[in-house]
Amino acid sequence: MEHPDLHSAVTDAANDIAEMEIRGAATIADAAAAALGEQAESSAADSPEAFRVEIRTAARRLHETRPTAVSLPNALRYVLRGMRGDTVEELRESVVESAAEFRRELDQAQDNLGRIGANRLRDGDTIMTHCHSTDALSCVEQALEQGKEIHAIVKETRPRKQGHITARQLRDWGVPVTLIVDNAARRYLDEADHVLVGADSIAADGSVINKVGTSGLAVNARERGVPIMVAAQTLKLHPDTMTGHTVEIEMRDEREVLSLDEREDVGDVTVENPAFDVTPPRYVDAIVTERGQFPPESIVTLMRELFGDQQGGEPWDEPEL
Ligand code: RI2
Repeated sequence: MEHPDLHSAVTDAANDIAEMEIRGAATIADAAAAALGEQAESSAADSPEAFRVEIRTAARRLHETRPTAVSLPNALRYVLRGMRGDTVEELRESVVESAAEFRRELDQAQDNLGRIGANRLRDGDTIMTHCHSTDALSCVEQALEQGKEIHAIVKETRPRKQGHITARQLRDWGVPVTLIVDNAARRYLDEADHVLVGADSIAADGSVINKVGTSGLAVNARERGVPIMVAAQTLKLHPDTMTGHTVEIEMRDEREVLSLDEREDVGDVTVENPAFDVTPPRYVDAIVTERGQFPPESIVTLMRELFGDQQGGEPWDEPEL
């Protein structure tokens, strides 16, 4: 019972999340919930206690992959809170249903968020994007469905160039795309009506934790008078920050910055590769969620409403009786 067998759906999802084969805060949450559901479905646990240990162990394995996007622990917590029953069968059913319900709500929330965010985009507007965010793209998709014409300036987003994913998606939707290197962003801000980004976590003070480079973009956009719009489902709200915790910024491998050959060429220097940064609330105009849009300073009101007094804690903590 110490080391329950983990289903390959869990170990594969965990590896893919760590390697960023599965990436993007909402997509990671969806994959983690699906994997927990599969673990429950195929569990061979011979007692309710063994089943609970198995599901909690799977949740831990999924959680230890990447530290910054709170959508991951929020998803695990949602599924684990739905685990109920006195028999293995009842427990199994509850986890499978809880995982499926989470995934349905995730889809629904993203659509609702998109409809709200689309109202900020006017016919003929140009957006500037950073990285790849399904929440941000949902706003564009809904604006297009409303018949608006949208143009996009897409930052490539070093080091992993996830801007290319955004460029491909927008191109598929028929949006005219101009791809630029990150360093050209300030120059092209004069042509943008909005900066539109997603978030991995939102802190209680309205700070936005998103792909590294977001904060510099936000400062430049403010200086140029271009509004910054952050598309983030409530799944991105970080409950622990209500009690003063800060969000851990993931540091990734230097190989994403320098190839082996480049490394050899450059020689003995230190390479730092933070995946995210923190944009203070004063540089953000609106946080768009599926529950409406908020000035960043007032997001704490929504967090109190959603989380009440309950703190985050580890997703696999035993519920207090
Ligand atoms: P959605 C991504 O992180 C980006 O920072 C993006 O803005 C954020 O997740 C939110 O993505 P990474 O996983 O949930 O690429 O909006 O490091 O899809």
